[in-house]
Amino acid sequence: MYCNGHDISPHIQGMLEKFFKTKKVLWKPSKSHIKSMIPVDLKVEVLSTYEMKGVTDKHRISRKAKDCSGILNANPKRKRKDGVYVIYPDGHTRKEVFCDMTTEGGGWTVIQRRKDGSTDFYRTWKEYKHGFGDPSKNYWIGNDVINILTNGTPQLLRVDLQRFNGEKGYAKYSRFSVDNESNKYKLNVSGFSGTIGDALKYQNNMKFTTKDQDNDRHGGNNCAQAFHGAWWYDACHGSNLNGLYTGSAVISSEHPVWYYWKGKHEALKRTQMMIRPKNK
Ligand SMILES: [Ca+2]
Repeated sequence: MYCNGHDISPHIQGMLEKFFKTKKVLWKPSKSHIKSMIPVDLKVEVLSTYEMKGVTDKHRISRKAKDCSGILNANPKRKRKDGVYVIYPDGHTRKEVFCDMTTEGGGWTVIQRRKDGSTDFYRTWKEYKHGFGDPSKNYWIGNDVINILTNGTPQLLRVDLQRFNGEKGYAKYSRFSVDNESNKYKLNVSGFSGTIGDALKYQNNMKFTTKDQDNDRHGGNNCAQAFHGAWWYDACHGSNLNGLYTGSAVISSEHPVWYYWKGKHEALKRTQMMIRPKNK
C-alpha cells in the first residue's frame, strides 16, 4: 500500500481499516514470540504503527525559502541551475530574484544585475527601496530586501564584472550588510579579496543617495544627479554600478564603473552583485 503526500495522513487509519476489511491479507509477525503446539485464534488489531512509502514534494518544502541559499539547501538538485526563483525574505512577502546556483557551489541571491541597456537605473528613492527591473535581465532587488537579508545572518558579498573586451573579474567581501531605511540604508562592508580592487572601501559607512534624496558627503551637489546613478556615495565614488549604461567602454564616471580595477572610469558591459550566508 502506498500513501503519497503528507496532506492525507489523518485519513490513513481509515484507509487501512477499509483495506483490511475488504481484502484478504497475508502477514507475518515481525517481533513476536508467540509459540503454540495447537491451533489458536488470534484477534489482531492494527494500532498506530504504519510503514509509509511515498515521495516528498521538494517544491513545497522550499516554497518559503528566504533566499537562494535556502532554496538550494532544501533541494540540492538545484545546483548549477541558475535562473529566476521565488523567495520570501521576510517569511511571507513573495519576491522574484535571480539565483546563481553555480559559482563556488551556488546559493547566491543576486541583488544587482546589469547585462544590457534595456532597464533604466536612474530612479527614485522609492524605486530603489522596493526594487525594479526584470530578474532575468537587469534589476535591483530593493533596499528593504537587502536590509532584511543582511541583518541577522552574516553575509558574504560577491561582485562580478565584465569589460566590453570580455575580460572578467570579481571582488568578494567577507562582511556585508545594509542598514534599514531610517538609517538611510547605510553600507557596512569589509574583508575584501579578489581581482578587481576594493572599490567599495571608499563607499563604506555611507548612506544611500538617489536623484531625489541627497544623503552623500558632497556639500554642493547630489552625487546621484552628478553621476546619473544611485549608490552609497561619499563625495562621490570609486564605483558606480547603477550608473548610465552605455554600449561601449567609454571612459566617464557617470557610467557603471569600478575605478580600482584598471585605475580608470571605464564603462562596464556586465555587473552583478550577489549575497550568500557566510555559514551556509
Ligand atoms: Ca550632497
